[in-house]
Amino acid sequence: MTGTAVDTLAALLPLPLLEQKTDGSWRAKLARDKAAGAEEDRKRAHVEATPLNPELLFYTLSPKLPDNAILSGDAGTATNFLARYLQMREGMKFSLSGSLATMGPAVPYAIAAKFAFPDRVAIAMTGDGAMQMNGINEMLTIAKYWKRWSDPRLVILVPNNRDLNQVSWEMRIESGEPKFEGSQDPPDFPYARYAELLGLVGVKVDRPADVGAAWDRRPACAAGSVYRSEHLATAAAHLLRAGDEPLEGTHQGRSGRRRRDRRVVQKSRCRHRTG
Ligand SMILES: Cc1ncc(C[n+]2csc(CCOP(=O)(O)OP(=O)(O)O)c2C)c(N)n1
Repeated sequence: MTGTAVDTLAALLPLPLLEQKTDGSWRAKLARDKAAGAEEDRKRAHVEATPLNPELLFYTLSPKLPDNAILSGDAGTATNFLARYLQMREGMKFSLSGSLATMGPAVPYAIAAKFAFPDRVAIAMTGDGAMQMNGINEMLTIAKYWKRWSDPRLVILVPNNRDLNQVSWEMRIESGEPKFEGSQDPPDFPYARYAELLGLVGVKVDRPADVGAAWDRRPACAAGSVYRSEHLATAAAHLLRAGDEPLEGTHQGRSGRRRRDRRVVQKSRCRHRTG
């Protein structure tokens, strides 16, 4: 018998060979294990780091995901973390380069999502290495087209750890080799400032207290420094947006856009803090 779990079980259950179990202890153990795993994840996401523990970004995003969001992940730790923390709900879509795990798809996939479903929020999650391969070029595409989308909200999350972290750890774990700086150190880049240069909204977040507000809209303009540790890849996150409205709720249309324009004017006073 083949089929989806729901249909197959519904067809099997009436058969006389199957007995309804009354002992629910295995199921109860699964529920306990799941709750323990969720608590473990909560603790991991709140391990203190300077400037930010990147896992906190994904942990905080999960409950804020809009109902029919379209998500994309890049090859790198962003996908490890989103797989760990984001609770997908019915109606959402998610893609990554699953077969070859090539770097670079998260931003173009999000752009494709906006053309296919312009009324849905798209969120790309990508490392700084993949962003430097093609993501920053693709921001030009977003700058060119975002006004055509009925809901302009497309968000890119870049945890800027200045490391090709996924592979730095593969090298440590599989070969016992220390990080090889010659290949593993992407240069720093002001992603948020670049977004602003293109007429998009760029927000740099480097204090844990600002993470929630950054996902909701934008943080208070907070200055801070980038700091790297060899053992915990910390990151100042950059959120790059077309459509400066909260993730939750519906797009506010033209009047919302006028409000956005006013906010951009207000924000320009602290433009120097977006870098
Ligand atoms: C085209 C391509 N080159 C190299 C790799 C190997 N690779 C997988 S993840 C990764 C590092 C990704 O770095 P970054 O985008 O900065 O994300 P991080 O892991 O630091 O979060 C590399 C080099 C790949 N999968 N695809």
